[in-house]
Amino acid sequence: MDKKIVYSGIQPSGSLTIGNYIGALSNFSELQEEYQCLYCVVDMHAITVQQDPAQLRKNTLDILALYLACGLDPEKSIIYIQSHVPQHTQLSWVLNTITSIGQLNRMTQFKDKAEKQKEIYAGLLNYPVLMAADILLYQTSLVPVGEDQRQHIELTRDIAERFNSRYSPTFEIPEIMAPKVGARVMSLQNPKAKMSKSDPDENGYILILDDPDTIRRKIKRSVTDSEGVIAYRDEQPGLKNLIEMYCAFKKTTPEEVVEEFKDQGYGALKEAVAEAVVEGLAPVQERFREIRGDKEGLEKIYQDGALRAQKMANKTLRKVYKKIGFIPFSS
Ligand code: ATP
Ligand code: LTN
Repeated sequence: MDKKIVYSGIQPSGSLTIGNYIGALSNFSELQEEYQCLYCVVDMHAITVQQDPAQLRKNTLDILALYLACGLDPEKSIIYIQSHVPQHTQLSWVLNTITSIGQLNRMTQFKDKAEKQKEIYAGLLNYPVLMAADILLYQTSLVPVGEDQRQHIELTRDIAERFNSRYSPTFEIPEIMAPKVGARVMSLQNPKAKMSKSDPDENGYILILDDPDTIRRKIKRSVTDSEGVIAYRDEQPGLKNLIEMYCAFKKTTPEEVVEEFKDQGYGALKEAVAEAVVEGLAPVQERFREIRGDKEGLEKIYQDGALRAQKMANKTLRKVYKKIGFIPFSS
């Protein structure tokens, strides 16, 4: 039997944080044996907020290199850039015709991002429809993403079900695959908000490529509470976040961390978290530097990935066009 399909994407809208790493990227490589995985750099999603062109180019190649540095193997997975596969926008248009504006208006990511814009453009509202197209084009079964993407996956399922029932079964209905710990890494400065690469306060996030001293400084300054007791509970969100970060890097459980640090102060816990993060990221940073320098190697990987992705995407798109009633065209 064919392997089930896993699909995920990351936007080149800035440098990646350890939120992206723990919530998504670090879980990608282990899926490669059991599934046919596709990992995309979603540059068309990134332009839903204004991007500087030179920076967008740099961020796109950085993410490709980070994919490889985190263990993605182009022999096993299809690694590519979204704008190289035109079928994404083609399917997205079709899906837009069966997506309600009411539902798009209720997306929390849209509401958060729209709040920060002077003028709200249509691309920001339609963003989740393009994401649905990404996923549905490949008959995806599983989507490894952080918890913040759950609502978008639900919408993708709704759209797929609507198409399937209006025409006939066409799309696989995908499911979210969120990690057990670290599905929502919080800001170090405001533990009630998601850690985000677009946070204007750089002390709120740790970048995957931050140097060790920066990592130590940011964790040391992170906001906790005045309880003075090491516990894992919602009432102490800053501490809870640090414990989860530690668990993600050390592959341990919150209960074990509390047991280990219960007689110590917050300072000791912070130091241990910082060392776990520094140690965990060191090999990724080292591999990144090697891979990012090899421009031709990277180019070969994304060229090859796009061709393989196009082949798969075309199969679904042709079926969709036929079912809708478009006249087939053979070039
Ligand atoms: P931005 O912060 O600029 O809005 P983003 O980082 O949320 O962008 P992406 O870069 O597309 O958006 O996210 C890539 C992946 O990282 C997604 O699977 C997302 O769920 C995950 N992710 C992002 N932030 C976090 C976080 N704080 N905790 C856990 N997972 C996260
Ligand atoms: N919206 C996602 C990025 C994304 C994505 C996808 C994730 C775009 N297309 C397809 C999984 C599958 C985000 O994390 N902000």
